Amino acid sequence: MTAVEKPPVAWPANLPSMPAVDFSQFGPVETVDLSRYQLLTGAFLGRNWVQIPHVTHHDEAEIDALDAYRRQLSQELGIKLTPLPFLIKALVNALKAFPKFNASLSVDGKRLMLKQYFHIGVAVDTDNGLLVPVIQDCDRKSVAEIAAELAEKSARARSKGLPITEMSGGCMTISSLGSIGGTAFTPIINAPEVAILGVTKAAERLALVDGQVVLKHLLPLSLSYDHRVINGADAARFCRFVAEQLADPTLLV
Ligand code: CAO
Repeated sequence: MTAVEKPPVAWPANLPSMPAVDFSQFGPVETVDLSRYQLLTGAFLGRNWVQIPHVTHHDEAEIDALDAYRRQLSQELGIKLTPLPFLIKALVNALKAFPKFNASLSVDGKRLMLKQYFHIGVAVDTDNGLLVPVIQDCDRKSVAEIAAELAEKSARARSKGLPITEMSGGCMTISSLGSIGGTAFTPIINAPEVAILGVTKAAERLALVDGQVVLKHLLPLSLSYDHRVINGADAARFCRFVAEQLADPTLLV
């Protein structure tokens, strides 16, 4: 067979392989093994990043009213409430309004399966790597119930890990770095989901409204979406919808 007749190869095979470098020639080095979770997650993240055409859309939600309401409800119920359970409720409402986001592509990429349930995954940072517990039926749970389930699942994820059954069946995932910092990032879609919502740290900023300087509490949103299923205008509308829900906490409870 001549070079011309060779069958086409998948494009990754045409790339040079990663260099195997002996770093000890440059200085002292310690080698540690990646955890089982890191190996598994890494393989899936690599597949998703390479196989899904990602685009990330950024927006901001005004959360002054939400903040006041969150503190009031937290005091009334005597429980800790972060912005995250409210964000889950806002996301559920957005998935109802934009069914294409609550969907998965068939493996051949020809059909879209629209889900009629609302299970939300939440990325949890653990010493052993990233785990994504799924909270089922978030449309039927209150903010307090979601907060309690999230606290229980994330504590268990950190102490002894979670079975795969508790990390399956999600419709869309939230990755929140809000307690740490940042202004925006590009979360990788958790296939077979078609979008993922990233959140970074809320901050107060001065803004000009009708010629007046006002102080606003803004929550940054970073939505990565599968461009085969969702286009930019849909993503922008989806983020605006989430932001409007967060701006009016009465819509979430
Ligand atoms: N802006 C400002 N403050 C925020 C915030 C935000 N967007 N989100 C949370 N906070 C605050 C909370 O209100 C809380 O404040 P207090 O201590 O004053 O009550 C504090 O940050 C800590 O919150 P938390 O982390 O305990 O709770 P959470 O509900 O926000 O998040 C969990 C829970 C499990 C998502 C989080 O602990 C976690 O693991 N985050 C990392 C996820 C991650 O690694 N994503 C990246 C995936 S890609 O590699």
